[in-house]
Amino acid sequence: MNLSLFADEEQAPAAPAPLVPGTSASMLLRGFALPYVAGLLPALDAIAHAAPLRHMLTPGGLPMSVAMSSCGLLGWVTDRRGYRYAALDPASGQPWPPMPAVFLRLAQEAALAAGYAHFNPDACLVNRYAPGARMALHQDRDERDFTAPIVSVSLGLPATFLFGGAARADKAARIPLLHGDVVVWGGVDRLRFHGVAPLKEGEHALLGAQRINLTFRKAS
Ligand code: MD6
Ligand code: FE
Repeated sequence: MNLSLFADEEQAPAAPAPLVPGTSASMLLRGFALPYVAGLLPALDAIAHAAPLRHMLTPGGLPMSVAMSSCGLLGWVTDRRGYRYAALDPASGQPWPPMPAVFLRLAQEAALAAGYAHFNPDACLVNRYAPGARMALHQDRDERDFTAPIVSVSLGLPATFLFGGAARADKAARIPLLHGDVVVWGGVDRLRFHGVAPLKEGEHALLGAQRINLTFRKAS
């Protein structure tokens, strides 16, 4: 008899493991989000309805291959004027949808499991990758203080996460991220360069031909 919460093909959550062997500032929590998925997906639909995912322009004027939206008090935006956090969705002029309770619970439990107590995110960036979409190496430095970690949740198709160093040219580790995986990073790793390799074609049983990434931040 299968008394597990998880379907046979899925992994039960594993113990947190360092992203960089021998260090503890950045942790990979394999499958940590799986018990939350049934709650996350309808909440995600509601966010996408209120604040549709869109291809924002980089400061250089090119549309990003990743479609984005946000929930919480602040949302991350980019346009010709640059990158920043904003309290209003520029597409609607309205506040971003509130952060669903299940989002906040997942983010706080994951942070705690990775060794970061009292994580209080005020922003959740929602990223949608279709096959071919990618995220170039970047640092997350638009937040006001870098003492809070970032919690990143992967849903849908697998992706290759690129985890670099303090300089853009540092060689990046390639880490496969699967549906339900959570990465928590902060501390000495907070400003590491990172990105996502072009998403491979595929079909996920729950999410179809896409990867959704949620990143929770304390922006203000
Ligand atoms: C992504 N993630 O996984 C893009 N940033 O789709 C990020 O850019 C990111 O996963 C900061 C911390 C964790 C992340
Ligand atoms: Fe990032």
